[in-house]
Amino acid sequence: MKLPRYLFPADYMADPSTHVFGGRVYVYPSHDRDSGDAFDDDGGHFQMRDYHVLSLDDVAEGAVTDHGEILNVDNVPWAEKQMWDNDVVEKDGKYYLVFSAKGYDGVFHLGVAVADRPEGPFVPQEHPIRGSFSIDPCLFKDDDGQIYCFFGGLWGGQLQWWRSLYHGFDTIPGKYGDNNGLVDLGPAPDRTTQLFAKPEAPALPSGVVRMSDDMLQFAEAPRPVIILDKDGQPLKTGDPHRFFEASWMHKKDGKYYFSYSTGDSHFLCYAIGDSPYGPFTYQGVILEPVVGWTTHHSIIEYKGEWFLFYHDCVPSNDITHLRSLKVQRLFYNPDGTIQKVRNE
Ligand code: FUB
Repeated sequence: MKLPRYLFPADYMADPSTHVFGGRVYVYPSHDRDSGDAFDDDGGHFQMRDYHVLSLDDVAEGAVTDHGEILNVDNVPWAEKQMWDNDVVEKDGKYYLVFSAKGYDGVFHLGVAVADRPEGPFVPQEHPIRGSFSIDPCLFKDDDGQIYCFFGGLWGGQLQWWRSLYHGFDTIPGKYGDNNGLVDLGPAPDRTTQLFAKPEAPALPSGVVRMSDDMLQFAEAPRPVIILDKDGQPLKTGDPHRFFEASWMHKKDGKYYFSYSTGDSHFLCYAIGDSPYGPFTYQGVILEPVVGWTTHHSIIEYKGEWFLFYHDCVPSNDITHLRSLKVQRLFYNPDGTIQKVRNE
């Protein structure tokens, strides 16, 4: 079958986190639904309540199995609503699902649920990960077995309200509600510049943290993920290619590829570094804006080919919160850079 293809036309799903477990591809998406909530800039219309897992053994041709619901917000003691992006990692024969959801205090945290098999069922922990905040966890297992969680998202993802990440955890412990010391700039051409910083200020970074051996907590304080331009300067707030949400990490030929969504400018971009902690040097755009406000992805190698899993809103006729999973092949240039994906 020619790619791209829609993976699961039977339902609306998004934010695919994809891994190969036991020789099979497992896709862990958000499960979109129409709750009737009105669109707002903080994503109040994204009212997801559960997760499913899909699997397949041939990306281009294979039938996609829906293994059904693996976790429901009603079974997570600390979470009230908005089960946003999640990811899964295998460690010592167990599968750990880290997910973002809003607690009863209206604040996003990351939680863990554990299973014996990649298709679940996943049993949630009673409390969120201590010190966790914001959304969009991506779990990356390095060659030495260490597992890192990349996370964060602006606007509705609340990253901007955690002073700690912006200033560095070593010096200022954060709490929700800190405004990063940023001034209200008044009316601005777009919400990013108005709320977060002047366009020429360094862009607000996402976070990366090593997970504890039991995978239930952070092993350290999260560190900022710094993306530098070719001159070694951090990307700026006003740069349409700066980080917004949807972190993904993959490794190829010893290099660490950090990819992400630029949110309100709607690109998928990537940067390359020599360590999971970065810094990363900006390289370019992987995918031009798709139909729909959000763009979110994962990248894996399977049976000798590379694939980009993502979503768009074509099947729902551009309803922002009703997204459909899609996959396309990914190609590298000889120098390790990624060729822009053709979403035809
Ligand atoms: O699915 C809800 C949110 O939309 C995700 O957390 C973001 O990355 C965006 O795709």
